[in-house]
Amino acid sequence: MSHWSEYAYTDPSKQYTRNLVYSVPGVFNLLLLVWNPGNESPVHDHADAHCLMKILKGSLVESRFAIPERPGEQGPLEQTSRKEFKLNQVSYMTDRLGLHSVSNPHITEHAVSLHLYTPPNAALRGCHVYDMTNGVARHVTQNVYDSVKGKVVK
Ligand code: 2CO
Ligand code: FE2
Repeated sequence: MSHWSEYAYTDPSKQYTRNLVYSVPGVFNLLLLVWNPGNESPVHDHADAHCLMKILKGSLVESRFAIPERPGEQGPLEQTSRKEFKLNQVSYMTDRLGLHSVSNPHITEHAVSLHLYTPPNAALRGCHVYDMTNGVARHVTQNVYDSVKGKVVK
């Protein structure tokens, strides 16, 4: 049992769950993400905000991509890096560094990560997910959580 386990709501039907731990409106959101084994996020941007991610359980692989100047007209996204983050390591991401997708490489174990978003732009105005094969961008909302302060959202 970890000190964060009350926030680690898991849903096997999703790639990963997004659990709100704490928010200060207009300042930051703190989220705990639970990654199902072998699952990954789509490639996405970060709504002009800063993201700090700390690994609390397992490890996560971050793949970075260049932001296409003309989404959908330049073919597949260009991958710029791939890095594994292990227990207690911290990564920093922001739109200036491109796009990323994050995956749990472990086939049987969940991974858990803590994410600080400041300012919490994506919760207000959403972000974009990109099709890796052709660079087409799509706006998605990010204002709904799987749990809030340990209570599952039905
Ligand atoms: N940004 C993704 C999200 O909030 C998680 S990947 O780490 O930034 O769902
Ligand atoms: Fe992200």
